[in-house]
Amino acid sequence: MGTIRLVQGDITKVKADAIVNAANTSLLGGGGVDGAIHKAAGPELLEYCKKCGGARPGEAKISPGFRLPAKYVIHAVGPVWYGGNRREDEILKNAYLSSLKLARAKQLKSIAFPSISTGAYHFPKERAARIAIETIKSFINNNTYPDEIIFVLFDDESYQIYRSFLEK
Ligand code: AR6
Repeated sequence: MGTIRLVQGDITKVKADAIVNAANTSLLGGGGVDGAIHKAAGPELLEYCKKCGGARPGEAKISPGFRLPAKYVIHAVGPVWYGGNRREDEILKNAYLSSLKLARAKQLKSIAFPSISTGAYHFPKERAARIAIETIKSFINNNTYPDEIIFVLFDDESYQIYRSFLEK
């Protein structure tokens, strides 16, 4: 049985074993949380990611954290929202599951997640929060690692949505 914490702020400041990046399929950086993570980690992160060969939606790859306080970055690719009939729910769930499985394989205790796909990729925030929370709860109930989950929400609306779901 793990613990789930909720934090409002910038995931690049979080000192967890791993922070998760909401990446795109190239894994070569972008805007939003991806841009912030690459900026804070330094240029070594991009050099590393160039050798990763990209990732498909729903997949994730792991890198060192370089100049970040976190030891690792798990680069997860969420779905672009096209209205809900293009397996967006399943792909979002897989992005969380792929990240959790990488953390489990490295026996990482703590992992911090942003709200994948709800910025530039326009996945509806409440629907995404429900998928994130359900997927993570079920995983930590059945696995030893990771056992400390930190949801890091940047904007107030996302933070309030997570808070109301987690209080239930
Ligand atoms: N810490 C935590 N959360 C953040 C931060 C931060 N520093 N900055 C933004 N967010 P987005 P996506 C929140 O757009 O929708 C990139 O260009 C943000 O408020 O970062 O998965 C990639 O390269 C929102 O709630 O990711 C891809 O091309 C959440 O992070 C594309 O955007 C996700 O927003 C991925 O889009």
